[in-house]
Amino acid sequence: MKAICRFYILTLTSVLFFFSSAFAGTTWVSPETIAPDATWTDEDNAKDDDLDTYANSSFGGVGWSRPLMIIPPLNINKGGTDYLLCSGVRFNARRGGASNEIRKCKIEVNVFGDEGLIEREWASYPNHNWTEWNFKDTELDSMYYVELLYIYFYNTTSATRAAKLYEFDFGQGASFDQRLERSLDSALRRSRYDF
Ligand SMILES: [Ca+2]
Repeated sequence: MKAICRFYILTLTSVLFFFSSAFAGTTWVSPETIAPDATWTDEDNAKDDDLDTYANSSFGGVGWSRPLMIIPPLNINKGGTDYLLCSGVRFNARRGGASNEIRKCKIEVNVFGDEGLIEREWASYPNHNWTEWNFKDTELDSMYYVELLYIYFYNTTSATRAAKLYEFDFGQGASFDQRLERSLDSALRRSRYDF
């Protein structure tokens, strides 16, 4: 009887944990690396979890800044390349200048599979606040294996203006197998008591 009870409790808790983990809120993680670029300074300030520090690029002329290349923590290998299974990204940046001349942002993401490169552009975004790109909101799949990405900012004036990226995060997802393994582990731990 004890064995049967343990079996049913283990099964029930596994299922509950599996689905609760599937719909849990996003786990945001910082980049592993932000590649240095000659036109940017203090690049690592965009991954120090401090909203008062920032990576900076001052550039003049109408057009896009040079990109920052941002690499996530890579925890899954597919086809010999390491990726992060990623549910989305978010950034916190300055929208600045006298008339918000730095006002547009663009992100290009290198992903595994046929898409190869996905991108999104914002005509504007909130100043020094979070902007999220949740992949579930797109017409594409809900998660991607992300290798690296590029972020750009746009200057609408010929004057020199500063792009400031305060923070950047990746939404860390879990594969079906990883969630199943975690749910079984959790259920086993919870079932270790006497009836
Ligand atoms: Ca920072």
